[in-house]
Amino acid sequence: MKEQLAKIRAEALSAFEGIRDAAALDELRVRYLGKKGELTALLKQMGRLTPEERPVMGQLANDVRAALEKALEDCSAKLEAEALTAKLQAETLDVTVPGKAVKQGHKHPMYFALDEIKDIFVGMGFTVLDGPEVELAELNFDRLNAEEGHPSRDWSDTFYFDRDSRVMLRSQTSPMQVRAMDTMSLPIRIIAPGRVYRKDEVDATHSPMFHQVEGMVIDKNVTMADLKGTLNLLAEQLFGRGTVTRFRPHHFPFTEPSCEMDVQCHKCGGAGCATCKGEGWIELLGAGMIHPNVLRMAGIDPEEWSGWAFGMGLERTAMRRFKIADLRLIFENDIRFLEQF
Ligand code: 2NL
Repeated sequence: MKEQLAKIRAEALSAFEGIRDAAALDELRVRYLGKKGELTALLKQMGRLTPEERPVMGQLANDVRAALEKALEDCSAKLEAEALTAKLQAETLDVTVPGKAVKQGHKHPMYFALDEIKDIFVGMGFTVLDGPEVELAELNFDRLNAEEGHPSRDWSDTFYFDRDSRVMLRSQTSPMQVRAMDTMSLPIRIIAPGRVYRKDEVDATHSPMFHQVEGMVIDKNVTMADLKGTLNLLAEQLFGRGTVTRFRPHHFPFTEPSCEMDVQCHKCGGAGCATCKGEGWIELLGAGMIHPNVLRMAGIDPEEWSGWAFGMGLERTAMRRFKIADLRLIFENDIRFLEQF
């Protein structure tokens, strides 16, 4: 038995020497140290020994087991260390390799135009408002003096959420101005830029979603002269000093009197060319003196206060500013288009 123990010890130790991976090592552990292993099998034969031999063999067997366990542990530690080294080598990072350049974007051309317009008005003491795109028809139409049956209220023109036409996607940013009249103390100087929605088919000049800037002033003794003076200043700052404008009479339900403002074509100086489609003038915005009904519905006394308001399309302004021929280019987000600005 003594020889058998020595043989197991020698065999096992030399077997551990040649082990290269954890699975093979575990196989050896089972073979020599497992419940059905060679050592266990040998110990089961201890009963055949004499009482004198038994403790000696027992001691010897324990020594062998300890030696094998130690060899197993060492071998396992060695394999782990080797694996770690291999992993570290495989994952070596070359920190000197140049990084991939992150492509930096820039402001959308329409927002260049909006930011210019904001700056101009903020410079004149206006506050910029933001508000919901899902609106009450009450604020979008009723409070703006658009009587029942007004064509813009039609289902074919407006996106409604409900059968009784109470909730809708705003068709203009005026409801924010109505909210301002309801909540801000007078005098008021505000602009309200944002997305608006109308049921239009997409073409070179129409989109069911577009952007608007509206603005209003309410104060004492505000007249059409203030409207013209302020909007002329806007035109000069947008299109350059000495820009010539004209005001044509128009009709909006929410203003009285109402007008549209044109700027003289900067390209041809009014003679007529491709840019202004032979007109000599380019329409910029609609405006007017706030209708007394609109003031009254907001609880503002039109005998004491007066005001003017305007609304302009942002896409059209940006298209003019950057000579963009097709409205769809503004929304398509084609990088080849956007990179040009
Ligand atoms: C246009 C014309 C306009 C207004 C918008 C307005 C708002 C309130 C009261 C009175 Cl709360 N008026 N907004 C006034 C005149 C014209 O827009 O052609 N927009 C693209």
